[in-house]
Amino acid sequence: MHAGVEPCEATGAIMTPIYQTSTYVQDGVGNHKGYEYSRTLNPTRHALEKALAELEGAKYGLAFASGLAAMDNLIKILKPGDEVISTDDLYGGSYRLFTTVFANYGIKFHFVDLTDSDAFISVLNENTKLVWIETPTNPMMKITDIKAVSESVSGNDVLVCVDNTFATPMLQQPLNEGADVVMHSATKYLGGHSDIVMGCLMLNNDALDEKLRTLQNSCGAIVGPMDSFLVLRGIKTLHLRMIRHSENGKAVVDYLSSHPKVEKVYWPGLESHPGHEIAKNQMTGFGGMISFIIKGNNIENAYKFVESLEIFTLAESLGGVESLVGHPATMTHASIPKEVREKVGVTDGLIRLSLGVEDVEDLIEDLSSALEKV
Ligand code: P1T
Repeated sequence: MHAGVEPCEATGAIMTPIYQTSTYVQDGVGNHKGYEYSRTLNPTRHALEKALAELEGAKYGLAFASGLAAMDNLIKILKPGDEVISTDDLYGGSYRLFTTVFANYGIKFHFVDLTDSDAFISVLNENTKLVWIETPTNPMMKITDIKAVSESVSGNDVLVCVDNTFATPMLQQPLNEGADVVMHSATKYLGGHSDIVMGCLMLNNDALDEKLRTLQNSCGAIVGPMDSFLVLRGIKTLHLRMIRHSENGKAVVDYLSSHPKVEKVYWPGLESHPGHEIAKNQMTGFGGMISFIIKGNNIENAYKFVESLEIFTLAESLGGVESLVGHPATMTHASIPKEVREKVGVTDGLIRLSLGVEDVEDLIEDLSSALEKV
């Protein structure tokens, strides 16, 4: 709740002021109070970046215009010929950024099942410069052992970055598991209210921070003061929201798992989940993201179900206080070719839920009446 935030020195305001300014007076050339121009730094964004760092137990935090802009900034430290090993199940937009943007600049991407160490080792080579871990993955909820992957490349010149969007720093702190960088789509749980788009990077290494900050200023995908304020406000209730999201997650998983029309439920808190033991070690809770399949695994039932819900809103995104439902194959993961997404389980029947903080009885009632219609 208090991460990184101090009362305003000038006025005593408890809440961080929104410094809606692009520039700052200089008493003489180069004589200023630490702020020159708001692309480089703005006091509201500065407060946010300090709060973000503290949340992940990091020395540095950098905020960007979106989650993808944060990733873009990190990948730009690579050079043609460098290689990236990425988890094979990941947000469709991340896959698109890697394969349709950076692949054209001579960076090679390998998509492998990071839960399979042999598969990982088989693509690791002297050109590998970055390992991209999403855990839990979007949308299959696969779990990667962050410590094991980090240890397997330690001592080499390979960065490990974890997309911690689904877990949040409340449930998982990748830097403590040996990762070098943490990335978030702050659009999701950090903001928490579906009212901003933002991304961030958190890390400890001084030289890497310097490089990333130079890129942030040179390329300019920064966040404005109003959005910075909204995420600072969202962060104050992150701990409360994550407790409720996880409680609602467990109750809905219990309900769906025993429903006769449900074929399969994906949630790392389930004992039958292949990554459950690792999740128990590296996470303090299992969160409110769930994927599942209705018996028959077909698009007709999936569409009928998502369109019948009344409390859950059919929409892209996740992590807000209100519950959302999505159809990954045609929404968030539509940019991944069908054969590639189906190989990891993103079939036409897959449904994804982002559980909000509503009364769980209302959510279950809504799911129950939609299931009656399929
Ligand atoms: O949307 P943006 O803030 O640019 O963040 C991209 C992103 C990165 N990583 C993960 C794990 C994500 O889930 C996302 C965005 N995801 C959605 C919009 C979604 O509905 O899955």
